[in-house]
Amino acid sequence: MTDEHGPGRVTAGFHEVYGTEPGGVWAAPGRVNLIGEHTDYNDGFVMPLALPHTCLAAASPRADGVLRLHSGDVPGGVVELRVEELAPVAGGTGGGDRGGWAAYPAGVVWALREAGLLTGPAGGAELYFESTVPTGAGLSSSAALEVVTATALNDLYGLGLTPPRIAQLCQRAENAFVGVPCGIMDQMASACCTEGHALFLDARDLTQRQVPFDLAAEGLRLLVVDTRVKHELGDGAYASRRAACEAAARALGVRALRDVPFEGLDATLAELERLGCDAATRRRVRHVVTEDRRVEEVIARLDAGDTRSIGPVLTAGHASCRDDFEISCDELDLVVETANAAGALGARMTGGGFGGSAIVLVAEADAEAVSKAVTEAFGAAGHRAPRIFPAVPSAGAGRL
Ligand code: GAF
Repeated sequence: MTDEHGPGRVTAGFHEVYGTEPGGVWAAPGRVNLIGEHTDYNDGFVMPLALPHTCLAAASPRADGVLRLHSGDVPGGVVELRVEELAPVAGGTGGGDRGGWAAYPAGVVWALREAGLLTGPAGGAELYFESTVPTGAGLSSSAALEVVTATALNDLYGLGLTPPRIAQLCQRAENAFVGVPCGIMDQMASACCTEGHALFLDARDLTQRQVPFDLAAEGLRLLVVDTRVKHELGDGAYASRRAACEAAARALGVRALRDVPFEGLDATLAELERLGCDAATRRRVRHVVTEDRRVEEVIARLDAGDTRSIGPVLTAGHASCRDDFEISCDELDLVVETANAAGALGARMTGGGFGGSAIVLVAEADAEAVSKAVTEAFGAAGHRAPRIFPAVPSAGAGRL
């Protein structure tokens, strides 16, 4: 095998495992979210960008309805399944993580079949995966695995799916097959992002706009700080946040919290109290409504060509995630406090929370000093050293 993560290496891996040449090689990236956290399942706004870190798949179709999956990253052999026997977890969404990496690609095949796209006795495939998206770091390694599977099968079987449709089917796989009640952001980011841009997405109707995000041209850098505190979406805290938002929307008689206007927020919160909604739920509502507003603010500043000025909005977003949505942790708070004190323009946790990664917007000239300050603060607090790297806005999924 070649040493570099790339098509040569997964082609060699495929050959070693299955003894044939693959029909092609596909890639799908992980993401960071610039702003708009826990807004996607409230039909709101998000703004992710794809990372250069990708999940690669070498794949071939099979005509006998057998699905064979192998990961070069995870010990264990080939997982072999019959496509027609794939079935979702009992009870659908909210059931928790079904466990095992193979549930993600298997769930995608199930979702394609459920949508009437892989019919008849055929519809099998052989896939070999390798990924550089850190797992459990809140950088969407699961979405990358799902989207690369769907993109490969879309091409191999000529399904004609658009990237947003691929994202929807992958979300369906994760919700109903794996049992994690995620929103659509991560799959849309992996399927639809483009190089040099952040993706402004309306999660209600999937309207999207590619927003130029050329940090280098402005002498800026966006750092990802992986705290190495493992984050899991399937452990119930994510589901309980989602349930609280949905309950509040029902109490208010709106389709989703996206429909609560920012201008009337205080009156809405008073109304929720009158309706018997507890204080924690009211804080969840305040986070979602103010976070949607922060996405709009970031967009306006980027459109005006003033990237530096988004810093305080990012930091305000962190405070809202920490205090109102209560999804931060000591390590994430430490990144934000230390980076800002060391001269960063702004910082916040990114992704689902409860561990995972933070992002730090910093002038290029200060990037090293800020990284050093964060690493030292982690050492002083007795935390594991964080992993720090620049977020370079990269391409979405495709064939290599
Ligand atoms: C996770 C979920 F998968 C996304 O859908 C989104 O809700 C995010 O957490 C929080 O913004 O990444």
